[in-house]
Amino acid sequence: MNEEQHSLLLNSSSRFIPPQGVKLSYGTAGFRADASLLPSTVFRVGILAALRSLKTRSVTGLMITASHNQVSDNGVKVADPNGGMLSQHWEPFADALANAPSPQHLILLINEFVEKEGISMDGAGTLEVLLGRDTRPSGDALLQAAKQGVTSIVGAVATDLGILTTPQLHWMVRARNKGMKASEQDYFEQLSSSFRCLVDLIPTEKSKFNGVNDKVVVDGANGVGGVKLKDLGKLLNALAIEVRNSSEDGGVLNDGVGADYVQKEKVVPHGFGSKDAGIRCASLDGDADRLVYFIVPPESSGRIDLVDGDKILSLFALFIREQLSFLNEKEDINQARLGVVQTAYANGASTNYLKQLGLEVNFTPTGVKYLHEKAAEFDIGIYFEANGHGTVLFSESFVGGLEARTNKIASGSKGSEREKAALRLLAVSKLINQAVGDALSGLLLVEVILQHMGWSIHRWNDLYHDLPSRQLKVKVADRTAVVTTNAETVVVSPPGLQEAINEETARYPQGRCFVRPSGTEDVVRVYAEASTQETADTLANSVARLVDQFLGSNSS
Ligand code: G16
Repeated sequence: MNEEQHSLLLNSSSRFIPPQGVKLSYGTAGFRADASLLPSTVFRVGILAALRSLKTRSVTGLMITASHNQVSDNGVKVADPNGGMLSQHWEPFADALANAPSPQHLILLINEFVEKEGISMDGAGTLEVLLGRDTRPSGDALLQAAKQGVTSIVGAVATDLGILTTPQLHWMVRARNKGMKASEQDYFEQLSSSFRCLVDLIPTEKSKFNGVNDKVVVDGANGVGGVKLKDLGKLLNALAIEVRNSSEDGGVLNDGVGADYVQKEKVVPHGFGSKDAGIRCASLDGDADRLVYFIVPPESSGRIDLVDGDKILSLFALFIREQLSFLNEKEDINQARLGVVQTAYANGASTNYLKQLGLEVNFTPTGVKYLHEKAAEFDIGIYFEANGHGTVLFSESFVGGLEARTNKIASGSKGSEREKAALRLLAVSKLINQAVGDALSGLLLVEVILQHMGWSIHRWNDLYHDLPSRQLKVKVADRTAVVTTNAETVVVSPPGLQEAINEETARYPQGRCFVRPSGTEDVVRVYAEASTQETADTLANSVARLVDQFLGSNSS
């Protein structure tokens, strides 16, 4: 590193000294902590994003969000040039950067890493980092810290895109590097035009049916997603969307609202109640990268029927499988490999259902970075976490085949059933975010598939019946003491804990249970499934007590 670069880094980093006694880790989805602890981390992630841009000679992104966490938390993560998560190979460097005790240590680390990775620090070529943030009050100050981090690398430019959903930022990074138009308006245009295309291709006999043409009512988690959805909704004729808990209503982010609350607690979010019985409701999370649906039953007493990420996956899989079956058997395009990816949180009934459909079901640890990587191995890979985080990935060669086929269709004609299937799949590949799970594009795809199938939310929910389940959090002294293997289904440390969990689980019909350290909150998570709600609750509580015994105290 030359002298100019050295003194630039030294000056700027001495304004961002890390808090003492705090060790941060890149985790499931970037760094997350109480916002007051984060300025130096965000500044350093700015440096990281600029270095990533230097290394790849491409645009990268930096998003300031703590997604589903409480409003006082914040977080930061990097979007790689393909729009996905930061390459896992760089995560240890991210950890080391965040925890370097002084500016001198920081510079030493950067020097070593730059040499190891063969990064040429000449400031030439594309060196732009797109910055976005969610609606958290701490976001603006942290964004300024990120800007200073980015511009501590000679030649790097930080472009502040203001308040965005996390998936919008990822989409824009991908679009920029593909040479596509990449503004927020372009994002809305692409989603709305591909949605319209799918609506136009709905078989006429299915376009009128009970319950589906009603509006969908969406809980915006008091975050960024509600406002963006309202903007998107203005471009859609074939869908009425009512947004509640948008950040304009004055409610607190993720507090008694949002996808995480609805999915974990299975209760009605604020702003919803018995008046909504039977209608189609959906919840976004704080930065709109998760989506779940729910039904308020009549006489609900606060409970909901949850239609979670597993059911969204199942709906997408059914639709895509149907379209693939319409394509000509003799052509390569029909040899497409369709795969689905889930985590251990997937309800056992969903996995059985997908297997019965003849689909290849794969499992990875929690974290979209793992699911995404696995899904990218297929021509069409559908991944979803039960919490509603997921998308559908199309390989470039498969999309190329669809384009070649659809280009041949005479303009004005919708063509044969086969050609319509190709048009639909192509539209899905444009509608659904190819960079990362996206609640807004996911919602539009769910809505248009329900219209296509002629299904109400009840019909969709009846695809299969979830096994009763329960999730708990256990606060322990050191959650990193829990080490797991086998897609997080088996604890290898502390010794003896897995055996104790096995013994407990064996006492419950259809019992299944696992524990894992959260990568976004300071807790150990417990998931239990069993044949009745009562036994699922009992199993979860018993295993939470075991975690207490082995690791510490305070379950909640
Ligand atoms: C993030 C990740 C998800 C993960 C969730 C919970 O979601 O992107 O893949 O499921 O955290 O992770 P953990 O159980 O490790 O705390 P979000 O919506 O908070 O960004």
